[in-house]
Amino acid sequence: MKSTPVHPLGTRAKILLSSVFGPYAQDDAYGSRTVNPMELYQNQVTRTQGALSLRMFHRSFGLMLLQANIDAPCTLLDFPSRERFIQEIQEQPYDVIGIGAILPNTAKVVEMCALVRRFQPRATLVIGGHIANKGDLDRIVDADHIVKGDGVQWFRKFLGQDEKAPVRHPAVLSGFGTRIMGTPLPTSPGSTAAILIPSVGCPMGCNFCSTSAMFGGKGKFVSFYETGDELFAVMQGIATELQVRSFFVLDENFLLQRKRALRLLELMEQHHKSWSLYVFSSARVLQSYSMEQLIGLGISWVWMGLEGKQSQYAKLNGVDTRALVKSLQSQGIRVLGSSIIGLEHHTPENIHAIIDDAIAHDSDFHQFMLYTPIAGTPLYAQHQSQGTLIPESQLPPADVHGQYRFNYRHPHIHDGREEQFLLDAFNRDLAVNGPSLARLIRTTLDGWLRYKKSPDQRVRERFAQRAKVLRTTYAGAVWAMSRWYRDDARIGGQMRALLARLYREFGWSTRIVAAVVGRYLYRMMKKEDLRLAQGWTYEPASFYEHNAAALALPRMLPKAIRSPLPRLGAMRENAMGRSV
Ligand code: B12
Ligand code: SF4
Repeated sequence: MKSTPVHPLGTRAKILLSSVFGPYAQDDAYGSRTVNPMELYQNQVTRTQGALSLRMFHRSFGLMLLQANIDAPCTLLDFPSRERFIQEIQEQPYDVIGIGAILPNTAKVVEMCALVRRFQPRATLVIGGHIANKGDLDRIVDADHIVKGDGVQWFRKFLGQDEKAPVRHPAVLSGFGTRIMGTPLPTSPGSTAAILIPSVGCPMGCNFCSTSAMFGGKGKFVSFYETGDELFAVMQGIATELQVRSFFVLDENFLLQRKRALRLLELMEQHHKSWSLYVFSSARVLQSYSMEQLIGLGISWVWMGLEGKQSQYAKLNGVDTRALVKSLQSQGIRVLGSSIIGLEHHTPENIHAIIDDAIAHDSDFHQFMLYTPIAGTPLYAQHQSQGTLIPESQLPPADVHGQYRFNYRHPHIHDGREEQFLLDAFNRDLAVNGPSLARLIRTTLDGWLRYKKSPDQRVRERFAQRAKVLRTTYAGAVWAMSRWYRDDARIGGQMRALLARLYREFGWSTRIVAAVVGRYLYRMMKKEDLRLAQGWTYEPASFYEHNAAALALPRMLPKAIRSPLPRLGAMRENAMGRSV
């Protein structure tokens, strides 16, 4: 591999950044898999909830962050088709082409590198993102640079930019193309959270965690905004630009940096901001805050690793996770619990009790993932030294996405039984706790009842804002779900009880709206159910965006797009001169 620390053209170099090509939700020769769409909830959270699964796409935020911090002309192609990628590199000359990817998409990166060498042989080819941890990547792709860790700093060095300049944050909504119950949801300003990336990595260093390993492992992480003041300024800019009130904080352990979080709370109070924050947090860290602090900070959704009974991770030490989930929900904080299937002590005999224990948390959402050693992690190194990894010739990277097979020989679970255990976990969670949408509505209602009369105006405003949908759309959704489950004594009963609580709180107007909206949603659900049964899948729209420097170049202006992704994929052209 050649190594050039600084590009000779510096910030005059023309740069293309691209994510891997789609379509994604189909089995193909490039490593796409039907069970591995470019989605979060459908993939690993609401996988078996059918028409009630939350369908949603997320942009490639890493690439967007890079583009926002590159002073050179930089174009971003997000979710192109293979043809669209070829078109771009055939028609537009670039000095640098950067591809961002994760390990399951290795075959696509191999193909994209070959295409770049064919159509743009003079371009410097850079690969980054989690795929960079793949030990043999330099042998299977012909790239000039394989960048491990943070790409913002790397590009600054590479282009001769100021390495100490403040990090510019892209203003972008957290999701798009959202739909549930067969109904698209508006991604309008005000209804969707913006993404916020304060740091990457996590110092807790759990043995399996590739995000932690990627940015230095135990004790290390990369902070883009060190102080609460910096973060507050960034949030204010985004809130104004996108007209949002909520932030999806894409930081693996946001609350761990206590000083920053508490200063943010102070500033939110001073400036009367009733923002909502959706965060990832380990249980122990969460418990180190008082409920008052969490509510004051606007924490309204938490993604928390429960991992599994007897998992013995430090982040869970001494925490009664069931009690914690219950107490958060009673305050209106929605919880996404995350459990692992296939820890060392899991066996075909005990796995069902372990699943039962996980679902007894009754979290609003529950992610189940296979315990998977990923290149770069201590767990991977351990399996490598023990010789227990399954070779790629038997299990390609495309199938190592955590929802299908172990990529190693498990001491107790063999013959591919893990896939069925995963499905059992999702199905059992649904059968016992009901659809996640209803659980989320229940928690939202609990929060409203608790805080509707809060003496703190910021808190009251935030809960009142959420209650607007409780009276209307959510009530309609519960009406439709109670009809959907009318023959299921357990879930049908849960739905009727929830509907009765909504009626009791919001009165006759909600009764009327619920029946009207509910009938509509019920019809949409039936249609969606049929579509899904026929094998329908969803693909993200593609995006083609230029930074200000690229827009200033006349020949870099966007050209006609000829090959969008099929189905729902519509190509969007955006001028992306908007960073705060
Ligand atoms: C958002 C997200 C998604 C989105 C993807 C959106 C997208 N457009 O790609 C969705 C929900 C669709 C998704 C799906 C999956 N994901 Co995902 N996802 C994430 C998540 C939560 C955040 C990623 C992010 O934006 N981080 C913030 C940005 C700033 O960080 P970053 O992307 O790492 O970028 C930095 C560097 O990597 C680097 N960089 C990135 N790109 C480039 C490019 C160049 C050229 C350079 C130089 C540098 C560089 O610089 C950036 C700034 O520092 C991460 C976990 C995490 N917290 O990172 C998992 C994560 C990336 N996903 C992961 C996995 C396994 C999956 C799935 C396979 C899971 C599944 N079974 O559902 C699927 C795959 C879907 C598919 N078909 O490809 C793993 C990857 C493991 C690995 N080592 O490969 C992660 C790390 C989670 C985990 N710990 O297991 N995911
Ligand atoms: S606490 Fe969570 S994010 Fe941090 S290392 Fe452990 S698994 Fe990764």
